[in-house]
Order: sequence, then structure tokens, then C-alpha cells
Amino acid sequence: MTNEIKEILIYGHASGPNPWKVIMVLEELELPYKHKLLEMSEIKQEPYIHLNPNGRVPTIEDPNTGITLWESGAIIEYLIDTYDKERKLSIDTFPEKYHLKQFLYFQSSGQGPYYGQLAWFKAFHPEKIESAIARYEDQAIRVVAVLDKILQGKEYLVGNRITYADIAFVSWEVTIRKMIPDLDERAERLYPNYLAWFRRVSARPSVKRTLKLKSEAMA
Ligand SMILES: N[C@@H](CCC(=O)N[C@@H](CS)C(=O)NCC(=O)O)C(=O)O
Repeated sequence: MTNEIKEILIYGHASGPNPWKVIMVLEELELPYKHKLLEMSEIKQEPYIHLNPNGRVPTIEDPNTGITLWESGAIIEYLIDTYDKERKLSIDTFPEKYHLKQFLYFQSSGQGPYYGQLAWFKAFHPEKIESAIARYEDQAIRVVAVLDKILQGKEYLVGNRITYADIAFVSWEVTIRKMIPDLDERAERLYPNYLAWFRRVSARPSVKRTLKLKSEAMA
């Protein structure tokens, strides 16, 4: 089936975690794709903002269906609905189908933005504002604690097997380790369910492949 599918074009950026989150799903589903890496300045200008007026990556263009789509969560839902017919990364039964969406929304609104703000205030903001750094580090750790509690006695977030819900979190979990370098050490003591899950999902060949592509892109 994969042979009949034309390459999906994804616009991304070397260091930004959100495009890599989508690439992990493309890799898992073994879909053909081409990754067009943009510079930060290109993301804010024509011709790219014609595709995505929000001036952020990722965006995909899928010649198989004619869709142009941005927002990484929406792209993942689209890829799952369109291409995961064998339910490799999804579950279609009730209530799991909705729990998958719950975790994708939690990731997109509860993990990504807090981790992103921590990265911004720690690494990019021109002034060092300790209260902002403390606020977002507290929030990042709170998200870790929530995940740890959810994962008590479980290997995966939904249905006791890997799904797009687990995959969606990994890219930001990798990035946040640069902002909280002792996170693994802290998690070993305080958040062992979370840490075991993070290591389990990160060990997947698709995730490892994606992270290798990312480090090559950043070199
Ligand atoms: N909610 C968006 C966030 C996209 C986003 O912020 N992407 C970052 C890269 S990870 C970006 O384009 N940054 C450029 C900028 O902030 O100007 C999504 O999930 O797709």
C-alpha cells in the first residue's frame, strides 16, 4: 500500500520539536515523506505564510488528498484518520478513541506550550527573568508529575499499547531535558512511571530514527 502513496511534504525547522513530533508519526506509519527544513526567517515570510498564516511549523501538503494543513495535533489526527487503517498507532473503540484525543490535546495545550515557554525564558529571552523561568519550570515538572500519576501501573497512556498519544509527547520530552538537565535524576526518585514510559517510547526505532535525523539537521 505504501508504494502507491505519494510523498507527503512536511515543512519544519531543525531545532523546533513540533515538526519532529509529526515526523515520528510519519515514520511509525512508514509513510513516504519529504522534510523541507526552513530557516526561522523563512517561516515568517511569503511564500511560507501563504501556506500557514500563523508563521509556525509544521505544515504539511499531501498530494494524495490535496490538503494543506498546519497545527501539529491536527496533522497527527489527519494522518491517523487517513492512513492508519490497520490501527498501528490508534484505537477506534469507545472510550479509547476519545482518550487518545484527550492526551493529544493535553500534549498540544498542556505540555508543548509550557515546555516551550520554559525554553524561551531559559535560552532565548534577552533578559533573565527568574520568576518566569521558575513559573515555567514548575509547570513543566507539574506536567511530568501528572504523566507519572496517569502511568501508575501502565506501560502506555491508552489501551495498554503504543499509540499516537504516547508518540506525541516524546519530541518535547527530549527537548526539555536540555532546559532541566537533572530531569532524569529527579524522575528516577520521584516520577519512575513517567521515566520508564519516556525511555520505552524513546527506544522505538521510529523515534530513534527521527532523533538521529534531527541531530543531523542541527549539525
Ligand atoms: N501549536 C503549534 C506550534 C507550532 C510552533 O510553535 N512551532 C515552532 C517550532 S517547534 C515554530 O514554528 N517557531 C517559530 C516561531 O516561534 O517563530 C503546533 O503544534 O504546530
